[in-house]
Amino acid sequence: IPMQKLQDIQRAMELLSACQGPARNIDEAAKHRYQFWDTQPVPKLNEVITSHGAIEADKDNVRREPYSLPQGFMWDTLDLGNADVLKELYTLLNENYVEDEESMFRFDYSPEFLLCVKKMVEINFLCVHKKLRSKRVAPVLIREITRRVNLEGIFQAVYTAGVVLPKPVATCRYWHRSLNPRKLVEVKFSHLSRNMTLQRTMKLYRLPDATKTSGLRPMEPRDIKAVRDLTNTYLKQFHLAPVMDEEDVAHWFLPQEHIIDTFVVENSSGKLTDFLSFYTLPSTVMHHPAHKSLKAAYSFYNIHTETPLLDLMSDALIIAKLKGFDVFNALDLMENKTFLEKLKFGIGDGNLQYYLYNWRCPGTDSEKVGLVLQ
Ligand code: MYA
Repeated sequence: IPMQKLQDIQRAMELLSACQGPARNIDEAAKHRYQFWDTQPVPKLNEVITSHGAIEADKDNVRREPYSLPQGFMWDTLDLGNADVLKELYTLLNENYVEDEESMFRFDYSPEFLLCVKKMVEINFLCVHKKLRSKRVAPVLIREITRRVNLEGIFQAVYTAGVVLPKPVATCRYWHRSLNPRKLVEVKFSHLSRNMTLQRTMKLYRLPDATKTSGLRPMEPRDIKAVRDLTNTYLKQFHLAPVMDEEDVAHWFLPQEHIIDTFVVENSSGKLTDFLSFYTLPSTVMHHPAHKSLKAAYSFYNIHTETPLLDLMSDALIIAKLKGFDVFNALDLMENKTFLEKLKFGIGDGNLQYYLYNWRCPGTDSEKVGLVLQ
């Protein structure tokens, strides 16, 4: 084959792989060309990293004008305090945000949940309307949010995604604990294992009616300081973790119905020794005549000093079941691998990749990740 032809074939194959959209595992991703991400301050996928530090220096002159958009579009900073605006955002995400690979379920963040989004350089909710997909709108959104964050004097960000991009700092996996196996089987979230009837499956996942840790109660505002101290001390053992102040703790942990549940353990001398927390994120069930929504609890931060983690998480499952959740999800990060199998979680498909923007550092194992993004 003449050299020119070979180059044409190679180019055609590159274009084909570029058309297939972002990869979901590292092997596929290694063959992929990243038209946008290759221009950004993130490490290359095949880079061997031994140093820690910013990839590009903080900018002195951040562009003042927003990036231009295609004709007919304009940037709009949303006032989420306005009910109509919040409804509009809710509808966009409800109809266009993250789905599983078979398009059976799609995240259904409630409007109250979206109000919890705090201004910080944790990037979440990147969403392009289905009708505008694959038109390079996402890079424009990312460049614009980068510009706006830079204007605040911040040059690093953390984000997670199901797809493989240059370059994950850690790879985590979701595990799922059935609470309502009948419904999960009906909506095909899970299926009956071989040699298992529905009756036996329901028996397998049955939970006690009451929690067993004494002193377990919902978190209250008076617990904020103690929860902050427990959290910051505990999270020191991980490589990637937040440091929280009282405002963060109040924002992320104070119980809010249908958003976040936090239960603390208070010992007989009134000291807080442990806490468990999970957030609510239902998924829309897309093609089922009877079931429209799957109620999922997601493990958040579970901090233990006295109560064994296994007991704390067993109580988290019991509470979630009593509150009517269908499934309890947890990532294999922090110390979660010590309880997942024992508490009958099953491994999910697909990974959640963790990324840092404009920060080069060696990758870390999921056990060393102490950060959960909602
Ligand atoms: S993760 C959740 C992402 N959202 C969804 O999955 C919802 C459903 N999907 C969509 O809405 C669209 O498919 C999205 C892409 C918007 C995801 N993160 O416009 P395009 C790259 C980053 O033609 P579309 C979350 O919210 C892709 O590799 N990049 O594609 C965290 C390609 O680049 P390259 C992604 O499908 C987000 C380019 O986009 C993602 O119409 C963190 C194609 O653009 C992804 N999840 O739209 C964002 N998916 O050519 C980064 C695809 O290089 C923040 N792409 O391969 C970075 C830090 C910024 C702040 C920095 C401050 C200092």
